[in-house]
Amino acid sequence: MDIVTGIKKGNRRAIAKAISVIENDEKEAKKLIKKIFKNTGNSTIIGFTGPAGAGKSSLINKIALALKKSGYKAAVLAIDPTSHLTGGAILGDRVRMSESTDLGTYIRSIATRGATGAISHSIRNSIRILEYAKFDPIIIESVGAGQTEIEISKIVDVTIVVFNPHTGDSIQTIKAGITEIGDIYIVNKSDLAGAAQLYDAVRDYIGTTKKRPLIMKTSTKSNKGIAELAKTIVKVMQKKKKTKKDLEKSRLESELEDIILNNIKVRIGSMLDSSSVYSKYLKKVQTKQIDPNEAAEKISKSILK
Ligand SMILES: Nc1nc2c(ncn2[C@@H]2O[C@H](COP(=O)(O)OP(=O)(O)OP(=O)(O)O)[C@@H](O)[C@H]2O)c(=O)[nH]1
Ligand SMILES: [Mg+2]
Repeated sequence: MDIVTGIKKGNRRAIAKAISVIENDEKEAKKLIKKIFKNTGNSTIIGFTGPAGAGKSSLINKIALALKKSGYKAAVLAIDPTSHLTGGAILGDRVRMSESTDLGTYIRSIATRGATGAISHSIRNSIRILEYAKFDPIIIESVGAGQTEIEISKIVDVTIVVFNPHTGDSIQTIKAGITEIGDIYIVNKSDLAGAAQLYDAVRDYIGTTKKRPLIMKTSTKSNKGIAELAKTIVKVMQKKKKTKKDLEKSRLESELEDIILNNIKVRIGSMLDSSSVYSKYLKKVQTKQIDPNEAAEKISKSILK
């Protein structure tokens, strides 16, 4: 079976292979995307983010099961920046999400190597593979609050931020600027002490922001709040479907711009490598005969003429 047909039929091996191609083989990836592009951009993309160990994978497992009961076929992409350090995180995720895998959820961990721009490029295209395989929603799990988070919030339609009372730095994370990105904020591990205070803190810090996000309490351990969260997610998904077309248009615009700028950067880079004007001015800067600003101006003029 050809890989495109395999993806379309939802064949797991074909999907796994396609995502590996996206991650590892730029040339083949381009060919693949060209073939499927027309039938992509229709699934709701849901991001789960938050500090390590907050319970994202456990929650996703439960939510995928609940969504399945409502007729949704979810796929999960776990973006795992720590996997190269621990090596164990992916295995852990498989265990924690194994319940939903058995029932047809597709789960895949992807490593975040390379520059931040390259990460979102490869996530976008992996999402396309899953859309072509008719998974909807596609859930993206990612850790922490850093540059990756901000990039991911540009890719997803719904952002869910998960906190838990166990990580002492939760409040710190709240202050650090994760307050803008969420549609839903969750205080997970509500079975543990401190959850009520954290819930109040989240409500005070975030509940009053302009976006008026939803704030909920869950426990995957005692199964509290899970059904409510699933219901809320379905509602939000239905609402987002209405604006999805416009969102997709503006995303495609920024993606196109990203690709062009990147291509131009690569081209100019190799032009500089072989430019005698560049090496001449570089030496002058290095021997302090001319300052970098003036040199850059002269070099740019010479290259772009
Ligand atoms: N007490 C309690 N423990 C929980 C709850 N949810 C998850 N855990 C536990 O918290 C730990 C981390 O859960 P994960 O679901 O792997 O958390 P995560 O946010 O996906 O973690 P990373 O992917 O490593 O960032 C595991 O030991 C879970 O069993 C909960 O509601 N209550
Ligand atoms: Mg996880």
